[in-house]
Amino acid sequence: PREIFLKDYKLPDYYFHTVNLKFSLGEDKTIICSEITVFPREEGTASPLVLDGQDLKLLSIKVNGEELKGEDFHLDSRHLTVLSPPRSNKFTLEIVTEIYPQNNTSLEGLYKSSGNFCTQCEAEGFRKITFYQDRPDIMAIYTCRIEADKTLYPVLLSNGNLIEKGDLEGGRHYAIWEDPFKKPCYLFALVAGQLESRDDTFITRSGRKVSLRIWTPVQDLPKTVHAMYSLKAAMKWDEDVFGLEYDLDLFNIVAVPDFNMGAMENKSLNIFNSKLVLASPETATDADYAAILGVIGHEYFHNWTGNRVTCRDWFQLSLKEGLTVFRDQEFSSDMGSRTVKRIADVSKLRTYQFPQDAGPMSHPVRPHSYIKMDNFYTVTVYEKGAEVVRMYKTLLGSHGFRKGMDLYFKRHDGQAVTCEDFFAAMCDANGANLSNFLLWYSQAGTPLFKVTSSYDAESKAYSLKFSQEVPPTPGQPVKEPMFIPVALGLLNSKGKDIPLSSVYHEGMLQSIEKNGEPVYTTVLQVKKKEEEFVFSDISERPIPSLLRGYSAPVRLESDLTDSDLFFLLAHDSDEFNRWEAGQVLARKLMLSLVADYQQNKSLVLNPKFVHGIKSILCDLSLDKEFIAKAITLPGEGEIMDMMEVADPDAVHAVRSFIRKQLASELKAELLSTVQNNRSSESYVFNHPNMARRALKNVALAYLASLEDTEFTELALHEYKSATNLTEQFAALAAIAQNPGKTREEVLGDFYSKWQDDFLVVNKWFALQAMSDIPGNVENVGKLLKHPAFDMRNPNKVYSLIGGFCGSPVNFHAKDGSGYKFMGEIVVQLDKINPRVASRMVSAFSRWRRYDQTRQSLAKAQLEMIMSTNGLSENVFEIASKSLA
Ligand code: B3K
Ligand code: ZN
Repeated sequence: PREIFLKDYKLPDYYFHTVNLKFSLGEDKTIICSEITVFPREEGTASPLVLDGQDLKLLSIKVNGEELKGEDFHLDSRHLTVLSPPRSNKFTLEIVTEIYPQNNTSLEGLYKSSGNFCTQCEAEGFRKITFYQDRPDIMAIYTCRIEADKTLYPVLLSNGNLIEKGDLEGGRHYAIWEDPFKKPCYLFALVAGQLESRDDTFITRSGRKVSLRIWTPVQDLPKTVHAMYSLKAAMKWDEDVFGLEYDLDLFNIVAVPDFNMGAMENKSLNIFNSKLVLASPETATDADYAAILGVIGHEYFHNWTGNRVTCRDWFQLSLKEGLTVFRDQEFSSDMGSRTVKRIADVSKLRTYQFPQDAGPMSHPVRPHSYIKMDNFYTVTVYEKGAEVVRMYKTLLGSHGFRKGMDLYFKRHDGQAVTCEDFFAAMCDANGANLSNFLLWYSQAGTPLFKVTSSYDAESKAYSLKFSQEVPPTPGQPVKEPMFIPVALGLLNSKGKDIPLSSVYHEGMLQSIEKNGEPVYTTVLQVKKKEEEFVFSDISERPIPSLLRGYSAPVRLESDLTDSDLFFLLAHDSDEFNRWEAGQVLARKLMLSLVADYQQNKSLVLNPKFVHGIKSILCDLSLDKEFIAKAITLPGEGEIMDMMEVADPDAVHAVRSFIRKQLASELKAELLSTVQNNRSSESYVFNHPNMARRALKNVALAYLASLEDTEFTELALHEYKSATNLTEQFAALAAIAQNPGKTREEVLGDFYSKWQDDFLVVNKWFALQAMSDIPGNVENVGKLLKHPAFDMRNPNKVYSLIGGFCGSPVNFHAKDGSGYKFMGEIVVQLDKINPRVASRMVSAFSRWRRYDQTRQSLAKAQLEMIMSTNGLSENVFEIASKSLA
């Protein structure tokens, strides 16, 4: 397989102006006629025109109306090359291809899902529909005519506006769509099928009346209320916060059950995985409702950040994804609780992105190379990319950030651009010099950021010394220091923020006041390997609250003592940092208990920690979801990441020990938490209600971990009396922690209740797959044969097989059973859907983190995968890089 490099980017020799597509959809084949007006970048060029194409049957090719003969073009399995196109300033190209969507299990290009036709073109799926220059810097105006059987496919949709429709002979009909905005082919979409819509309207602030339609099979329509609410909220929010309005009269969303990812932002025709559209209180949890809000927002926001301004090439993916994730994070924050959303986002970064950045797939936010672009839709490009955008805002302030965004759109509307263009807009709009900030795009690895402090009572000077180290990553052995914005405050001994007015830095006194007033949080700019800042006029030794709101995606190591951390946990005015202080304490505690466990010492829980958790749990002034997050221990992966050699058994034992210990010491408090937070009314999706349910559910899980009949009964009671899935499923999960008869009965009951709702059944699969019950691999093996399971449906694979990797004790079982299971599945899956298979093979990528026995078992599976005939590029890239 061929590796593609950012440094090799070349402007295309030809551009496309208009693209006229005609689809004739059929049961055994689909015919596509494409008519393109082509113009050369430089007039008179003699270059051949190279088109991408994969799995296509070429029926004919014409240039300026004349059929090309065999010697005029070259065709191989990946390209169609027109050897000597006319040397005129414009010509037309007509290509007819035949494809077989009904056999397309890769779910890229045109395929069938539950009997309906749909498309997925990003990143490189359009080449599975017709021959084209499949790259995002080719932007054209599209019209699309769709023709199909009228009974089987009554609804025919594509991008833009419907300009004509009508009936044809033989029970067929057609529709013609025209998209007035030029776009890259990855934003093309087509849907044909039996669908009904929930309709609504939105009036933009300039008075445009937009029809909103959410399409699903008729029986699912009642479950689209929340999606419609989310869409309207997103449209309003983008106007209010960024001044961005929708630009067409129609916005369609289609929900399909077979989809590789979450959703796709095709111009005016978003296609969604059903699980991110359909929700009712009985069939979706609070987490699902929140995810729907966020993803509907995300795809809608792409209309400006991604569609109106798109990427020059796929290396720039974070230009649209990092920015759009940042926008959806802000949207969700404004719709709910900012602190809780920030905690969730930072946890996600730590749980998934930090390990990626420390492993063989580590890559910069803007990768330097790829074999298969689909492998780079990663937490690094998305989540770390969003942190990079957040840092601009932290450095430039809200107003400055908005000025930068305005300039970005003013300069680049209708263009395909790069991360430097975004950077330049931010700097130019603010007259800012962000020196080495661009390194965030080019250097991989999570910086290790150390802070030491000292206080001199005599001179009332408080010093903070920072040092940073970016670890080596594949292909990048030596790193430059990064530009790290450090938002910080200083607390006095009463726990109040000290007013800050000036700081010495590199021999200069800098004022940090705003409008002549002291500030309580300031942002220091750390740019060197080592740097010192000294605050003057500090009358007592302060306790620093560092990286407030998590102002940079780094690993922070400070010299704060446990008592400083307990103090911050109790007093910090920055709520995010209160949570963070608790997490740092918990991580330290867990690591030291892991060491005890490994030395066969008996485990004892520090009473101060129990006390700290208790005061949070009982503090009625705190937000309930904040409490839920603050009393939840860091995940097992996070702790394993901090160890020299990851030991899943020890970490699991310790985490379970602490959970049980806390549950037994705080039994009474946890019980009243459950009792006082039951639902008294019907389900409402808003922050206070979600927060209440979250807290109740965490408390119930703690209690059930005790394996005490009283609490099993309690969980059973909650399960039976629940009126929404959030509580019902949490009760089921609480019960399912412990093996035994009750577990089996309740799991059985749940399945029989929900067997007709595949989204709920997926949760049931995932819950069992993720279980830490010893030897669970056998159970997961059985579930693979369950009638409700289907290897061709990505959601089912992610639930059952992806879910299994969520239990480190079982996936990393010392007998190698987990590895063997996954290895075999990857090989099977790769033949059906390479993109899904490559996501699964990633579970192996950090095999070197474990002990010798596990290493050789995991390595053997990777080698077995590599030796498989006909391996896809997707899996090849991940498996080979993991072994390298
Ligand atoms: N842009 C799509 C992701 C497409 C992934 C293709 N392999 C969804 C999103 O990020 O909004
Ligand atoms: Zn996106």
